[in-house]
Amino acid sequence: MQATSQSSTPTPENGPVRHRRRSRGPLLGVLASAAALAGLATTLSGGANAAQNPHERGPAPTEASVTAPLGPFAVSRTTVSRSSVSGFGGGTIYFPTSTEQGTFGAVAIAPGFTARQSSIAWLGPRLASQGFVVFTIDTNTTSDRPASRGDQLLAALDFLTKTSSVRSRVDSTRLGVMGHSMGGGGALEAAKDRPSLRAAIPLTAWNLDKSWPEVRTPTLLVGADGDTIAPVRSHSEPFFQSLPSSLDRAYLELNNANHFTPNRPNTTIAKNSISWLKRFIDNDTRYEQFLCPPPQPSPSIAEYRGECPHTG
Ligand code: 9J3
Repeated sequence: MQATSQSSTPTPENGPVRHRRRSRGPLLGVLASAAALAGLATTLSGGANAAQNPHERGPAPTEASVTAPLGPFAVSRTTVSRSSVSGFGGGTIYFPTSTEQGTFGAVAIAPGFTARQSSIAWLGPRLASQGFVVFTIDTNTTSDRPASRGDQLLAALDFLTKTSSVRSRVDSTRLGVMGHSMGGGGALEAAKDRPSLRAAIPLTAWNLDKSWPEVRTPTLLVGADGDTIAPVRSHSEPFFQSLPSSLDRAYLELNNANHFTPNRPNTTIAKNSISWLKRFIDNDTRYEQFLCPPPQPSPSIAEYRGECPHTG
């Protein structure tokens, strides 16, 4: 059973640009037709516009847009009750309200040990407002291990694309996974089990399995320099090093951060996650500027390992 959708109220800062339909005068009609023809000509000549990549969503990004608390899309949400699903514990789907630009890629996000979806809820509107359907989930029990969390992320994506009330809004071929701690360990498990996933972003991930050579999904590992629960030296760093060197992979170590930094709004996590998801789920090379040249150490970044994207 799903709760009623509710739209967040667009504000002047984050609301969509409204294109009201109204009758045009003859001159405006001619100008609009000319503009349409110019756009068509650009398309036919392979110009670098939106039509070149059918998966691009939203305006060209800027430093301001990828660091903003909300992106350009107004977001609606719907609740998925635990009792209405099997294979995971229900959750909340955040999705762009408008369908004017077509379907969207999607990402399922799992919380960590003892935690619930509230611990990763900030990522829902943050990512959905950039043009993704985002499913923050609860797990069957809060003590489920990473392998189970991986299975649950995949069950959630299957529910999202096949059964949910927003299934027609989702491009089922362009999916990704994220998670915090054991949920991040679960994101690695999900990617290993389903190579068709386009992106994985484990956040201060925890897993007893340190080796992931089987992964074929572009993966951004986010570690925290001060993490004593999933220390980077025994978790995110070996996870990164074990991924195939041919894979699009990156390791971002947050500076002055700890295991629970991903549980609060964080601009560095958001900027890099948006860029990774856009680049690999949407194949949107407009976001490559934020990944290439690779991010440098800064007050928020202790270390970054990884090359410029080479597939996509
Ligand atoms: O936040 C987490 O998922 C922590 C992982 C952990 O503490 O595992 C201990 C068994």
